[in-house]
Formats: sequence, C-alpha cells, structure tokens
Amino acid sequence: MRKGLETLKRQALDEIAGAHTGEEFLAIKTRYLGRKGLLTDILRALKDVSSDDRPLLGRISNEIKEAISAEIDGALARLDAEGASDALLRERIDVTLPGRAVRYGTIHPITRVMGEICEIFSQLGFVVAEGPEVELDYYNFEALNIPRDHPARDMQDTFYISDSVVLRTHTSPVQVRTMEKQRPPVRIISPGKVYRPDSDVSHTPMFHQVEGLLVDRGITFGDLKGVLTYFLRRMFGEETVLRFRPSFFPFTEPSAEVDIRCVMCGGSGCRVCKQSGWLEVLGSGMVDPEVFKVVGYDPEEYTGFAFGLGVERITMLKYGISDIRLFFENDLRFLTQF
Ligand code: 2NL
Repeated sequence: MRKGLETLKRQALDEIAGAHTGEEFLAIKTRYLGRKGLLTDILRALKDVSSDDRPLLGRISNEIKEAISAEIDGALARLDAEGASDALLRERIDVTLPGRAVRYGTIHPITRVMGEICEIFSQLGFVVAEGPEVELDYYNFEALNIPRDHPARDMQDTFYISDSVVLRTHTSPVQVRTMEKQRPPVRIISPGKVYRPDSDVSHTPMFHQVEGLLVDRGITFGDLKGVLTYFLRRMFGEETVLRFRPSFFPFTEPSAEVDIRCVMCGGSGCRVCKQSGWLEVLGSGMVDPEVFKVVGYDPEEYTGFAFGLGVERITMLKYGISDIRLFFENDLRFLTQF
C-alpha cells in the first residue's frame, strides 16, 4: 500500500507538471482529491488496514494530499498572476500621442461691445437698467411724445402683438419706466434687444441698443457733449474727432446726431463713409419737456440729456465688419475672432 501511495503521488505530480490551463489543474484536483478521487479512496480504505500500520499510512496519505493540493494551488496562483500581466501587456497606451485640447467658447462680439459700453458708462456713475422686450404701446411710443400718425408706429415699422402691445423698437421705454419709479437725479443706461421689421446688409429684425439718460438740476447740452465725447474717445481712440449735427427726435429738443471722423479713411472719403469723411454713431438730445410732464417731473426744475446707439453698428465700425448678418449666422470661423 505504501508503494501504491508513492506511485500515486508521482503520477499526480507528473500530471500537474504537464498541465497548462486552469481547467486542467482543477480536473487533476478532482481526480485525486475529489469525493470519489483516487487518494480519497485510499484514505477510506485505511480503516481496513491493521492498527499497527494505520498511523504511518495515514500520515503519508495526508502528506501526499497536502503536496498535491499545494502544487495545484501554486500553479493556479501563477496562472492568475500571468493573466493579469498579460492583460497589462495587451493594453497599449501611446503616451506620445498629443492630448485633446479643451475648446473654450468665446464671447459674442455684440455681447462683448455691449459690455464695453456699459463698463465705460458705469465708470461715469451710470447704473444699468433693464425692462421687458414685449412692451406696451404706451411706453414704447405714447409716453415718448411720438405722435399717433408717426411713421414709426406704422405696422410696416413695428412688430405688433396686439393693438396696444408691441415688440419694443428701442430701449427708451426702460428709461420712462425708471423715471416713473424714481425721482431725479437719474443716471442710467439701458442695454438690450430691440425689434424692427427690416432686413438687408445693415438691418436685422432683431438688433441691440444701448440708451442713456441723465436727469438732474442744471444739466446742459455741454454735459451731453462732454459725456459723449469722453465715451466715443474711450471706444474709438483718444484722437477720435467728433461732430455734433442738428437733428430731430420727438422725445428730445434740441436733438443732435453725433458723427466721428471715418475710421476707415481718416476723413478723405471712402465707400464706408459714402465719401463724406464722417460716420454717424449715435443720436442724442436734451429730454423734451413733454416727456418730463408724462412721468411727473417738473421741466422747470429738472433738465437732462439722453442718447441712443446701435450696438451692431458700433461693433461693425470698430472691427471693420461690412455685413450685419454675420453676427447672427453662428459661423465659428467668424465668431472665434473676437
Ligand atoms: C438713435 C437715437 C435716441 C433717446 C434715444 C430718449 C429717451 C427718453 C427721453 C428722451 Cl426716456 N430720449 N432716448 C434720445 C435721443 C436719441 O436714440 O439714433 N438711436 C439708435
């Protein structure tokens, strides 16, 4: 029996040495150590040997069982480790590949210039005021002294929501609403979207405006000239030359349009300034006493100036852009230049 045990051990170890896969090792384990295994049979037969031989044979049997078990467990552990390192070797990471760049967004040129305009006026003490884009006809026209038969109130020139509700055609209604709520001094600017049914190279049905309003005791046309001159020189450069040209608006009296020396040709005449040497950049004037009466300000006590400018126009002149529609086509080749 002792010889038989030795043979069995050698046979098992040979088989283990010849095995390669996890399944093969597990099959060997079952064949020798399983419930109906070869070694298990021998251990069971021990009860029939003489009590003299039993301790020694029992010890040898157990040693063989331990040896086979240890060999197989060791082989399985090595297989596991090899498998893990194989997986590592199969995983190919090229550390020399260039990384994927983070694509940052950019500020839209209109947003950017509107922010610059607000920044300049903020530094002069103007507070930003906002209001609804869907506006009452009363605030958009009536309170601004725009007569019932004025062409701006025509269906052709204003988007009507109903008889008394429009898409605001300028941000002036924000100034009126502010004056209704607040006594002078008033020093506000109102940036925002406005709407007019127009569409060509220089008009889109939605565009952006910034208006300003300053009301206090003793405000003069000189204050208007000083503030707007300061603003335009910050915007277009210290050397910018201005011209105040008489004009008319129903809500200001007197009124003036402000031109700057052509930024393209320096005044000698070109396509951009239509050979005039000047570019119109904003409209302005002293607030009409009729508007003050509407909001309950005493025109004998208070005076003020107001102005309005188109953000698209200012942006086009500042950056030499010739077609306003570029702002709204969302072509990244255009937008990422700002
Ligand atoms: C232009 C002209 C202007 C105003 C806007 C204004 C507002 C109130 C009272 C008086 Cl509440 N005036 N705003 C004044 C003059 C001109 O805009 O050409 N805008 C693009």
